[in-house]
Amino acid sequence: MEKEAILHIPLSQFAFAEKEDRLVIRIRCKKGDLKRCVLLWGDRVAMEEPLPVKQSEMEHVASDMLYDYYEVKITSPYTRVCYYFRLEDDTESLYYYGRGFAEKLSCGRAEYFQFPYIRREDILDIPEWAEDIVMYHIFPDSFANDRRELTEKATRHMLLPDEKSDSNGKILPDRICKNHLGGTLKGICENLDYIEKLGINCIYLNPIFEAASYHKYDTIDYFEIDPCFGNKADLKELVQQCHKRGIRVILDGVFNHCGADFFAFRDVRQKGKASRYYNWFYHLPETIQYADPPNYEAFAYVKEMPKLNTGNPEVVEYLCNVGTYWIREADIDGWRLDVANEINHEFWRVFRHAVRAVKEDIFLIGEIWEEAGIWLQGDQFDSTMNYTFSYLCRDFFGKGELSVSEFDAQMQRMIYRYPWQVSLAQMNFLDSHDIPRFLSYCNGNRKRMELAFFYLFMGVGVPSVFYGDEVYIEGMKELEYRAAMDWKAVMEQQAENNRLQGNLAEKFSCWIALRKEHVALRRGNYRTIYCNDMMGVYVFLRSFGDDKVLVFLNTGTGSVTLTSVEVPQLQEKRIILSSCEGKLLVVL
Ligand code: ARE
Repeated sequence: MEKEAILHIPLSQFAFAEKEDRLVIRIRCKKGDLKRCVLLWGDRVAMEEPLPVKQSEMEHVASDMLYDYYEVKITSPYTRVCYYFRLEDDTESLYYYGRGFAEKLSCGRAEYFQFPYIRREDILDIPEWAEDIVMYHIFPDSFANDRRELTEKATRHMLLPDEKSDSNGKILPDRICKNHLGGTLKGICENLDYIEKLGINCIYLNPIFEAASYHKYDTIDYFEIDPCFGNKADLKELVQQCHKRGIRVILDGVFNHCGADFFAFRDVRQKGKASRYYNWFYHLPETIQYADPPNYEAFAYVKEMPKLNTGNPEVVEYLCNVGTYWIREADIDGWRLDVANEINHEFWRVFRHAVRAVKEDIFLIGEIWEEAGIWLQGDQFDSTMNYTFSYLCRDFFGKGELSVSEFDAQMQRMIYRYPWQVSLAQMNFLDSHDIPRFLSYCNGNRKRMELAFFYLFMGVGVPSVFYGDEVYIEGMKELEYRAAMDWKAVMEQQAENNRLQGNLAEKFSCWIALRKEHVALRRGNYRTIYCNDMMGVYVFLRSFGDDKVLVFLNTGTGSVTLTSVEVPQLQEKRIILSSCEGKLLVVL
């Protein structure tokens, strides 16, 4: 037995509560090493000695490149549980417990693994609705104005400066809000029919508060809507119209930094250390050099984005007020939190507490591009922007750099890095406003792009479509991948003459409808059934209770007729799959 590859970590993604009486226990071992895993568990505080233990067979649920994962869900009558494992390979059977391995277990329960107490407050309480959404991610400047005509005629809105010059009579630069393409909140509102028809039930807007640049990540006023986009009434109307359609609204919270014209930083630029806001910023030097690069902490050394000191209670209070204000003012449903991984954890704990006190099912998504387990313990975020999903799809469907079995192994590794509830709520996407368009990674090959989007809707996690994906927007550079929404293509796609081509927007709405119809696709587990690297065929099973969906992907170049595959999880062991150009979904 390859003991050095065996891993179980208590109170982690290897041992977590789904409900007050249901624990999920996982263990990892070297791929192919073990033949059987049994969980032995009991009441940690039982009076009897020796401890009566129950035995639960663990299922081999997944494999990644190196490891097999075994999992079991136990319904426990005890709130305090201790447990250990019996591991078997071809030659030996060993116990695995808190202190390591043993052929015979002679120690007491104190040396078993412990789940000390299944506290209801510690159970991940991700909003129920989050697992049922399909998100449409809108970059407001690029989506629509009231005439659906976006042109690169940037406009500039002069903000009435609250002071014309500083205390030394130095004229301060006026505060200006710029845009690039001219999209507005009204433009989004007037196109909700289109968004609803796709089957979308949640929109995420990039920043919309008063800010200097076209992207609005350099906030001037957190309590005002940017004049380029409209006003508070427009946001309230948009949210109301969305809610009437069963569409939730998530805004973008930029709290790691502000803009250079944010009132507190203007004051600091005028008064330096004498400013009462000096400590609102992170490690400011004695004298500020507003230069490139700045001599103070900023996002990515961008002088117009000074880093806020979220360790300062005044800043914490101010930003928590921002978080709660827009819930009360506009009834929003969630926050996507910018540069979340550069802000201290305690700030996020306080922020979560504040906003959940106003709306208990608010959905919090941290922008974290890497493994984010420490933020997903239930005390900070419910979800993160899952760039790992995007990278894997890019490398498999787009660039063809991964084989089917490599893609499957990496996807399983991604899924099992978090507790199930967290993986199901991850924001999965192929495109965002920060990366080149997926179709460009496919070198314009629309078939490969379509397969990737089909997988997006069949996979584990919340699918998010970046505006314009459905009309094949391409682009490798920032202003290309944030190009204006192609309403002309939308009209053409909706026209009869394109119906034969089965346009992507229509396919999206079919696939989204399937996802809504099948709880297995939204909340089901994910079992690899068949990988054929030569043919490029990938078959996996999503199941939740009696709802079972077998997904068949033919990523090869030719059409494949797959006569049958073993599906151990199903009674009927062999499933007949008809030949298929690209994808097939068999509802069982
Ligand atoms: C502008 C220019 C860029 C230029 C940049 C730096 O447009 O071409 O490279 O300045 O000088 C916003 C705007 C951007 C703007 C930026 C700075 O949208 O257009 O770029 O402000 O002015 C990292 C961070 C991640 C961040 C990305 C961009 O970790 O949080 O970089 N994403 C958020 C937003 C952005 C926004 C900001 C932050 C600033 O989503 O839209 O940019 O508020 C790896 C790393 C990631 C890294 C990623 C990209 O994958 O793991 O951590 O993300 O690369 O660099």
